[in-house]
Amino acid sequence: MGEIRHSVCALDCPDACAILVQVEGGRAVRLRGDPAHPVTQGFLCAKVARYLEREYHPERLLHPLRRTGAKGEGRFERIGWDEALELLAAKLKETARQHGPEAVLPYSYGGTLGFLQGSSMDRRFFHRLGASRLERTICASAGGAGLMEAYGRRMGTAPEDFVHARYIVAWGANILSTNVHLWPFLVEARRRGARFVVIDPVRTKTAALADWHLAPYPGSDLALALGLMHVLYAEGLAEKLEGDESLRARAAGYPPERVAELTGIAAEDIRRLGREYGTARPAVIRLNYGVQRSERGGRAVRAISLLPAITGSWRERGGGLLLTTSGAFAINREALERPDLGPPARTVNMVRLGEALTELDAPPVKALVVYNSNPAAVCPDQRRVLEGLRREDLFTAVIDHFVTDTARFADLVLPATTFLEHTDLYFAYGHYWLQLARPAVAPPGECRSNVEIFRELARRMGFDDACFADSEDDMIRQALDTDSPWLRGITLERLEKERFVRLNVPELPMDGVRANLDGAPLEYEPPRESRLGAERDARFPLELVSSKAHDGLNSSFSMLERVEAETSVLEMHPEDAAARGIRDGMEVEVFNGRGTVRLKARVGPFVRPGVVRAPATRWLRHAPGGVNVNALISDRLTDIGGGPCFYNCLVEVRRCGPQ
Ligand SMILES: Nc1nc2c(c(=O)[nH]1)N[C@H]1C(S)=C(S)[C@@H](COP(=O)(O)OP(=O)(O)OC[C@H]3O[C@@H](n4cnc5c(=O)[nH]c(N)nc54)[C@H](O)[C@@H]3O)O[C@H]1N2
Ligand SMILES: Nc1nc2c(c(=O)[nH]1)N[C@H]1C(S)=C(S)[C@@H](COP(=O)(O)OP(=O)(O)OC[C@H]3O[C@@H](n4cnc5c(=O)[nH]c(N)nc54)[C@H](O)[C@@H]3O)O[C@H]1N2
Ligand code: SF4
Ligand SMILES: [Mo]
Repeated sequence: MGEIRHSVCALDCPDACAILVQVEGGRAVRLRGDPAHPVTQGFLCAKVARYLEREYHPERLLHPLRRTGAKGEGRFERIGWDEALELLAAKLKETARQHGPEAVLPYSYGGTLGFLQGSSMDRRFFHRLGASRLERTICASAGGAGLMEAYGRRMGTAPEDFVHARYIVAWGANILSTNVHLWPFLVEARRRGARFVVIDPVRTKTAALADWHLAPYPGSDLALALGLMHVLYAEGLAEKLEGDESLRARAAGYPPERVAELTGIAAEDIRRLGREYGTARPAVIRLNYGVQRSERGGRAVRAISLLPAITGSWRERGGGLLLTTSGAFAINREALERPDLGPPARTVNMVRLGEALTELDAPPVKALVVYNSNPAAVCPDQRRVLEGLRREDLFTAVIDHFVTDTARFADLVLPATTFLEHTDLYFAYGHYWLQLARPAVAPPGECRSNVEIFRELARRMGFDDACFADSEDDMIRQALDTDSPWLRGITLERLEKERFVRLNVPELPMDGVRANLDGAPLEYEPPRESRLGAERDARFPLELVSSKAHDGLNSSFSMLERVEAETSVLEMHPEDAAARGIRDGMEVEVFNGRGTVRLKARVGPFVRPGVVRAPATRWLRHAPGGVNVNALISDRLTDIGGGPCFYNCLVEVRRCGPQ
């Protein structure tokens, strides 16, 4: 029945699945994983198998809107595209003239991982305008910086090679929820005898299925990594690497007994983990980004990433470590984004949006253009973010599929296409396949792609540089025009024919890459806002981890009821609940000096004592009080990379109503 078209999942997820779309009468009726794609292997995650609920949701935004109510109220009237784009162009021109172009701030992140809809015409537009430049740090920049310090390269073990491993460590990685296409490789490795260990303060779905689950205090991974190095060196399980003297000396200061106090993991377990990891061959680490959402997270990633260099496991098929594969997709970014089009401009760290909107001066932010992101819900320091978005003298435009929390504060809302409706070129951060997708269905209503919107906006601004007339295919050709050996021989024509093409990366992508063992000393100090940290506070004894929901993806599915149900919960250990008179299912308040959030207690062995977990991220419009967990999170930055510290957050919990 109908016709099968090919697509690629654009969501912010390491798996970048190849999708088969069944289309009937111009409407998508079913999505399936492409069985021909070696990583997708014919299945989709729970979220995207039901993506059509989102695609055809009754609240899908279909027309441009202009605000008629107060900011945040969500009252709008429908206007035409012509009027909408004229208004936006006029506002941006006026802002640039009155306050200088840096008073304009673009804000975008992971709504789509497509190169074109994520970072092409939009970047050209803002570069040409001379707008403030956004540092896109909210997710992975601390870990990225740690990996770069260690190797100067953001690459790792291919997921397909996990089948060859005999020992697999998931370190801050909830594979079943956020990277499910690695799971079949892991199942096969275990069938062949591999042991599977999880290091996570939360007893996730993944941890519950491990052979061994170790639950460290949040943010203490650098200490654990140094403790493992200590064991590897002390027990002769380390290779002699050139220049490793200072690292050996450093690790000598972290004997298991000391690390046990810092991490909450028993000394004998640290010793055993070090021995097993150092002797099982090949051993591989799936390090995901949970570890680096923490004040010492960048350096923790650097230390963990050095472990395979110390044991020599990069040389073995099925050994090594996987944080990301993104560095291999070395497309021609300059050609795509054209940073040369405008003057250098100040940078604004996206984690500090609240500060930027309420304090930044010379010039203040006067126009904010948001696309591919929902900062009202996902950004830390939510109180100040919302305060900023409420400013009457701030003009905000939001391009999205829905009237998101951020869009409710906007003066102008523009309807965007989804990945099923536009062309794009896709990298992945969890495998080495480059992919092309063409529209599978026509856009509903008056939706337009980001590329179309910024192309048209450029015209109305009078930007006549030739690059603003480029088609999607022109830009794909420009992106593929690079000297990188990994992209050699990959053309648009080939992608058109094969759809997914493996990059020319070596079988052992990191073998022979020199580990940098010097640089700033690796020394652990507990995150300031943690149980052992300098800013510990007896009033707020619990550590909150607001990690990824299983059925949601950041806030992209938060309009769906089952996602609202999952993200309105606080997981608590029975001991912590009993001490506060809290029983399963009760309404609770989670609070600290920054805010208060209401959730429903889910009591059980889902977390270690002292830790509570709130799956993120809920839409504010569903949340009592209009705030979610990010109202509890500080805007502190990580040690390196300027990332957020989502998982260093001290709180207290009390039952609602009469005590
Ligand atoms: N407490 C807490 N906060 C977190 C996190 C956490 O774990 N805990 N995670 C953090 C992390 S890792 C990340 S990456 C960020 C994610 O933050 P964001 O990148 O802001 O992710 P989403 O909230 O999913 O919002 C993406 C938006 O883009 C829209 N979109 C999708 N495709 C398109 C398109 O083609 N065009 C346009 N115009 N819009 C599109 C979607 O509809 C959606 O509203 O959140 C961070 N915030
Ligand atoms: N279902 C689903 N899938 C997603 C997303 C989603 O929201 N939902 N988000 C997408 C995005 S934006 C990203 S960046 C990716 C990657 O997302 P990940 O970073 O892998 O996801 P998280 O759940 O934030 O963190 C992974 C695990 O780290 C644990 N953790 C937290 N703090 C620490 C710590 O200090 N030490 C250790 N060892 N572990 C810790 C958490 O409990 C969690 O189980 O996933 C993507 N895929
Ligand atoms: S696993 Fe990730 S890439 Fe695959 S369909 Fe789900 S969200 Fe998309
Ligand atoms: Mo992310």
